[in-house]
Amino acid sequence: MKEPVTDRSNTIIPHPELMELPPISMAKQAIAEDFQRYFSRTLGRDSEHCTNHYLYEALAYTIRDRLMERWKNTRRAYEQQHARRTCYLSLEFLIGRSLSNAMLNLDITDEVSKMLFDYGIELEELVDAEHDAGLGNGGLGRLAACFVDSCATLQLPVLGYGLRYDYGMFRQKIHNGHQTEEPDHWMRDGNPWELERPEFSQRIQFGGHTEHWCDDDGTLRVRWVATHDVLAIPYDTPVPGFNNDTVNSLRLWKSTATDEFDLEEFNAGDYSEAVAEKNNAEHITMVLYPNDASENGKELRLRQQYFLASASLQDTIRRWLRLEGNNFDTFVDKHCFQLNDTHPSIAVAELMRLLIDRHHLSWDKAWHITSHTMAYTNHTLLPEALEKWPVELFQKLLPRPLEIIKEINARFLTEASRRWPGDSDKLRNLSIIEEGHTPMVRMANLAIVGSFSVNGVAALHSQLLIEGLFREFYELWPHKFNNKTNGVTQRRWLAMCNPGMSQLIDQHIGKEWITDLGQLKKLTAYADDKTFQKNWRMEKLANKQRLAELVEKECGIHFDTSALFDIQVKRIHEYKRQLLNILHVIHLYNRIKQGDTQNWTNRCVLIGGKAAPGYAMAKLIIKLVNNVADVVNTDPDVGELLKVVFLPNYRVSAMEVICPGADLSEQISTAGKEASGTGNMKFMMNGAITIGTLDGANIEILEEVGEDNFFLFGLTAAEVTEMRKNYHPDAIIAADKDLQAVMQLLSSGHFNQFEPGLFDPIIDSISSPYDPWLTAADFRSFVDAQQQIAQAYQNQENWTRMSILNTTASGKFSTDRTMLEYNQNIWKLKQITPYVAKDK
Ligand code: 26Q
Repeated sequence: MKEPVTDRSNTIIPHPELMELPPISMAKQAIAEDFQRYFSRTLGRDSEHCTNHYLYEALAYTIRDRLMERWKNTRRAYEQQHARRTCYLSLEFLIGRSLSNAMLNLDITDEVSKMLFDYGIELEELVDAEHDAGLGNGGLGRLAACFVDSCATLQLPVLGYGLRYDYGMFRQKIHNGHQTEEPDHWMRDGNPWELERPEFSQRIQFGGHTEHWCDDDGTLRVRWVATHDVLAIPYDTPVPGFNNDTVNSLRLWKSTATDEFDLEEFNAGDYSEAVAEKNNAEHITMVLYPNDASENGKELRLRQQYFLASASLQDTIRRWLRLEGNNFDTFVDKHCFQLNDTHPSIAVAELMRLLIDRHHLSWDKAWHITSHTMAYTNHTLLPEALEKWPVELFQKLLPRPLEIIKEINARFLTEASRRWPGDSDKLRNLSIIEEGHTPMVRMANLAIVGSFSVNGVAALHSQLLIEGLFREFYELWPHKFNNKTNGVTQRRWLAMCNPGMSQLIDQHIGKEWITDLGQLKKLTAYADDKTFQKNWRMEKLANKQRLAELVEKECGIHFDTSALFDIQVKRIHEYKRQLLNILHVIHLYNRIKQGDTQNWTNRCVLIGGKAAPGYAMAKLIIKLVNNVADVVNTDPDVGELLKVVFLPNYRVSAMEVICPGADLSEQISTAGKEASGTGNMKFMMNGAITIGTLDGANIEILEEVGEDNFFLFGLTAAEVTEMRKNYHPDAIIAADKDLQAVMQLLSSGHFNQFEPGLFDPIIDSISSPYDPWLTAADFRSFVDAQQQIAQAYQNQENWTRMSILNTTASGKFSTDRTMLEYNQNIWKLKQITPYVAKDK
C-alpha cells in the first residue's frame, strides 16, 4: 500500500498545563472583550475598515470559542464510553446560517444582543451578513440538517458525513421573467465555523484495474491497482445541542490532488497532463448538483458519491483500529450507517471492499457486518427518479466495487430464486443489475439488498413503497421495511425564526416546548381566549410586516398586511403543481375583470423556488408566474384586491422570514407523488393553515389538526391511479366555465402579448390525456377550497383560532420525535451526557 497521505500522526504528549484552559465566561463583559479582540487583533480591522461582514466574523469566532470545549468534551465522552454511533451519510446538508442557531443553543442571544447594542450595533445586521451554507437542493438536504440538530439536542452520538462543496446551490436571478443561474461561492469570505483536520485525510482510488492473486496461505486476494488517487480532507463543523453541553460534529470532505502527480508525471515530461490531473481531483467537491431528481449518467456525480462513501468508511475504520485494534468482531455492535437516499449507497460495496481487501475478512464475515450496519431511507415515489448508473461507467471508474456488486447480486439472486424458483420476471425486477442494451446498476436495489432497514418518510409514502416500487423486496423481507415520518427542528423553525410568537408561547406554557414540542398541546386551552387571540394576531401581523418588507425589497411590490398571505415555496416541479396555483390566480384575476368581486378577500400570492437548470418545463412555469404577476400587479382594475410575486432565490434564510409571515400554506402536489414534504410542517408550526391534497405528510398534518382546521381538496392517491386510465381533460375544461375562461385567457396570449406561443407547452400539458399530474382534474375542487378560505379569512377571530390550533397540533412534526423513532427501531444508541464544560 502507498504511504499514508499526511503524516501528522506523530502525536506528542503535551504538558498538562498546555491543555488547561481557564473557564470561558458567558457573561456580557467577557463576550464583549473577546469580540473586540477578534475584531482588532485577529482580523486586524479598525474604525475605517468596519463592515458588517468583519463584525459578523468577529462575533462568529467569539461564539465558536464557547462551543469548543463542549465539542472536545463530547468527543471524549463518546470515545471513553465506547459508544455505539450512527454515521449519517448524505450528499447534502442544507445548513443555512449558523450564528443565530449557535447563540440560541448556548442561550446567549440576549447577552450578545445587549453587548452589541452598547456599541450601537444591531444583532440582526450581523446575522444578515452571514452567507447561507446552501449545500443541498431542498427537502432531503434540509432534513439532514434538522436531523443532526435534533441528535445533538437528544445527546445521541450521531456523526454527519457529507461533502464540502465550494459552490453550493446556485443563486437564482430573474431576468425578464426567466430564471438564470449564478454560481454560489459561499465561502469566498471564509467560513468561521469549520475546522480543518488534515491529520485525518484519506486516499480515495479511481480507475485502474484489478489483479487476482493467491497469498501465502492460499487465500484468493484482489488488488486494485494503477489507480488515479485523490485525497479527501475533512473539515468539521460543530453541531450544538440545545443548552445541554453536547456539541456533535458534521464532517465534510474536500477533494485535493495527492502529491505524487508531479513526481510521476512531471518526470515523464508531461507537465500539463500532471496539472490537469490535479484539476480533476479538485473538481470532485467543487459543485453541488442542482437537480432534486436524479440526473442519469454524469460521471462526476458518481465520483462524488464514491468519494463520500469511501472517505467516510475509511475514517470510521481508522478510528476503530485506533480504539479497538484489528478485530472486527464487535464492529456491528458499535456502528450504524444511515444512507440518505441511494446517493451514498455505493457504501454497501465499499465497506465490503475495505473489510475483504484491506482487512482480510472472509466474504461471509464482511457481508454480515455490512448488511447489519447499513440502513437506507428512500425519499421518492417517482419511478423515473430511481438512481441507475451504466455498468460500463462503473467498470471504468470503480472496477473493484463493481466486481463486488456483481458478487453481491449473484448471491442475492441465488437466494431469491430459492423463494421463487423459475420466476424469471421477478428475478429480473429484483436484480441489482438491469440487463438490456445498456446494462445498469440499480442503486436502490443495491441499498435494499445491503441494508437491515428500509424506510419511507411519511406513512402514505412508506405504504406506497411496499405496495408499488419495492413490492417484491417487501415480499422477500417484510421485516426490513418501516416508516419514519419526517419532521423539522423547532429550534430553528419556531424559536429562532419567530421570536415574537415564541415569547408569547413561553409566557403561557413555559419554555419546555423547545425540547419537547408536544408541550404545545397545552396552548390549546388558550385557542378561544380573546386576549391571547389578539396577541397572537399581533405577532402574526408583525411577521407579515417583515415578510412584506422582504417582498418590497426583492420584487418592488407592496404587500398589504391586512390581505391574506397565500404562499407556495419549494422546488419547482410539475408534480408539486405550482401550475395549479397560478391557474387559480388567473381565475381570481378573471373574476376581478368580470366585476365578480362581492365579498372579496384581498390576497397576496407569493411563489418561490428553484428549477433544475436543465428542466425546461419547470423554467417555463417560473416565466408564466412572472408574466401573470406583471399583468396582475400593473392592472389598475386589480389594485389591492390581488397581488402576485415570484420571490427570487428561495433559500433557508428566506424561509426563516417567509414561514412566520404566512397565513395560507400551499401543499398541493398530485396525491401519491410527494414523499413527505417538510415545508408543510414549518408553516403549520408557525400558525399557517394548509390547503392541501391527501399526499405525503399532509395526511398526518390533517390527522393531528382535524378537518375543521385544514382545507382539504383533490383526488386521493387511489383516485389518481384510477383516473389516469381514462382521463379527458378537454371534457373537464368544457364542463367548467371557470377553467374554460382561464384556459381561454392563457390561449389568447393575454400573458405573453409580445412572446407569441411561449406558453403552448403548458397549455398542451394541461389539456393532454397523458398529463401525469392531473392538473385539470383537481382545478374545481381547488378553486372551491380557495373560495372557502377567502370566506373563512373574513372571520378574523375564527381564523386566528385555526392558526393557534395549527401551532398547538404541530408537536408530532419535530425531528426530535423522528430521531427518537429512528433510534428506537434502527440505531439503538445510548444517550450520552458529556462532561460539563467549565464556565465561569
Ligand atoms: C441524484 C442523482 C444525481 C443527481 C441528483 C440526484 C438527486 C439529488 C437530490 C436526487 C434527489 C434529490 C433530492 C430529493 C428530495 O429532496 N426529496 C424530498 O425529500 C424530502 C425529505 O424527505 C421530502 O419531504 C420530499 O417529499 C422529497 O421530495
